[in-house]
Amino acid sequence: MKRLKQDSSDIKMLAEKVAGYLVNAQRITFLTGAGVSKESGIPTFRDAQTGMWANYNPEELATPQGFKRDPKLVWQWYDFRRKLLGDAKPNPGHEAIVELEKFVPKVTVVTQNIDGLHQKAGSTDVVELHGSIKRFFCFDDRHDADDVPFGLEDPPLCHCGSMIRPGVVWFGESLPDGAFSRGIKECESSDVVFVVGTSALVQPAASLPYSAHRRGAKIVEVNMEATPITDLADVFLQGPSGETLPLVVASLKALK
Ligand code: BJW
Repeated sequence: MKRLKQDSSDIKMLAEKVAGYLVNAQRITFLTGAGVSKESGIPTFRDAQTGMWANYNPEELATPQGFKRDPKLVWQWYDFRRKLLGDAKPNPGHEAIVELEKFVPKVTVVTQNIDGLHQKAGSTDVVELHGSIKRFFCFDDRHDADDVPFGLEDPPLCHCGSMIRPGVVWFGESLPDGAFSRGIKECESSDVVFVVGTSALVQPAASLPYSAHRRGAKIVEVNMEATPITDLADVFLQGPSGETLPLVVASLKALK
């Protein structure tokens, strides 16, 4: 039963159940969202609007129309968030995912995050569905652009004359070539799919657990609160991923 308001003994028991799924698993996939980076001090997408950004709707800023309408505003929003990322370090949630590579032959991370923290933690197979805040491309035809220093007031111009924009995927845009098909392939061939720290509201990423479930994968959700995925999940682990994922690893070590 997926009880909300789980206490520590519920979580321990559920972590052991998940470890049981992992003992003989050959392939597992993590679909991650902003919640997995929260304990690294990075605000989630929908919580990020504080201070001078509190009056802006992130779903309007994160669009090509928003950038066209007010390039300076959107540029400065990303500059602010890139600075916030600064020297952020991976947290125990990211690290637990890396540690599972010692026990399961194939561990893939399919992330909606643009912060690069899974790679920084050491995950060896990371698919970025929504690009990276540390890369840039040309607004007109999305070819790669050079790195851009912090603190520019306006988006700089590319050598082709177009504005340079952050290398992320905005609403209404397609995902990077091959990223979503890779995500489907990994989810559909996994024994267990973890859905960690995502509100599961944004498509097509949110469809991945359903594809995996149809192919018979166990679905394990890790979140502070219920989401549209919770009813689908075989196990819902309620709590911060930086605490619950290390418990899964500890339970698996006890079984191996
Ligand atoms: C913790 C925690 C802790 C906190 N531990 N947990 C139906 C089908 C297909 C598409 C659509 C559709 N309906 C609408 C669409 C279009 C649209 C869409 O999905 N819109 C929805 C709003 C409905 N999708 C798109 O446009 C996508 N492209 C597309 O579909 O292409 C085809 C197409 C082309 C042309 C026309 C139409 C279709 C592209 C989506 C790109 C999303 N980009 C963003 C911005 C990236 C750059 C940036 O960051 O600025 O990606 S939006 C934003 O949402 C960001 C995130 O990656 C993404 C998901 O957010 P996430 O990660 O779930 O974060 P939060 O904040 O929502 O949730 C955090 C969670 O963590 C919460 O649940 C907390 O409880 C939890 N949490 N602390 C564990 N410690």
